[in-house]
Amino acid sequence: MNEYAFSTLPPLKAPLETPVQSSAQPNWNALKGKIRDHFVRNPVLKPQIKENEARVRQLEQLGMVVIEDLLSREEVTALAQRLQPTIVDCARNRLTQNFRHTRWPHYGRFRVFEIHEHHPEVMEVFSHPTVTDLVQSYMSQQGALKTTILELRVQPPSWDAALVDLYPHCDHIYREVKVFLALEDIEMKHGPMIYWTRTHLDGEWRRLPDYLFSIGGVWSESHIMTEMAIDSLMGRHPEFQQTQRVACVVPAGSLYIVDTRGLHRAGFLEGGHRFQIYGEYAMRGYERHGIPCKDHFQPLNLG
Ligand SMILES: O=C(O)CCC(=O)C(=O)O
Ligand SMILES: [Fe+2]
Repeated sequence: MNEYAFSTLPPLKAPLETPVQSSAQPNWNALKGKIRDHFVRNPVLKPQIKENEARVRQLEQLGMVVIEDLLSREEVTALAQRLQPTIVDCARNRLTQNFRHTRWPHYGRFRVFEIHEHHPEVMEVFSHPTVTDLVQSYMSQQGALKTTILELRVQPPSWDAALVDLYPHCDHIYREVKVFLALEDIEMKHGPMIYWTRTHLDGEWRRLPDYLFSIGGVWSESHIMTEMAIDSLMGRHPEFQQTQRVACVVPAGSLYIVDTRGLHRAGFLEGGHRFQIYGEYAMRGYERHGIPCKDHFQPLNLG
């Protein structure tokens, strides 16, 4: 029998109690000011490296940029070969205790964190002068590398179960940058990241998503921007007039650099797999962390 058949639902329990109204709600208008302040206090700076000028401009305007061929074919192939046993062990759940990792076999996603501690050579990417200059200019010299991650995506056993992994979302309400290096070619069929350009900019459309994210609890987890809502905004909202839905398709050895404050999601992986490393940069003073919240199901007060 279908596991979602009605007959398998548990019997109805007593109605839920009306939640108690909390008087100390996080303030909707105060958040608006905090976000504006974040941008005013941390302007994008002019890079030191000339070739980065256009890249920084693109990152600032669109929220994403590609750097082609940071590593040569030979270099990236050698790096991928050295990293492969670690991710295969992760996928097979054979990693030893000294690896911090997360496995989502239902989604076909596997991650090993702090990969630079096991393979220091990956820092050649994240401390590469071009990358550092670009990230720090964009982040107003306030960028801090939080972690480095090795990641593999494969075909999930059921796309129905893996659908939750494909939802559009913003990682944070403040600027946050991820620098991805493709260890193998990322083609359309490999489920590239989908990014909606210019959605990292401040705008009226972000008020509710940012506010909900900021208050913690279930609303932080809600990621209310469905693809239908985004399509609708792109069709009619002035703030979305120039927004484009971009697939981060890049050859092995290239980087795609994304402000994950903007809307993005993983792409549908039709064939093969996607193999990459990435570094996650937060702005000092604006790091993402669990938001303390007394009532996970807190009622909203939008007054
Ligand atoms: O796998 C992807 O392309 C998206 C992952 C994601 O949402 C992220 O790294 O923040
Ligand atoms: Fe994300």
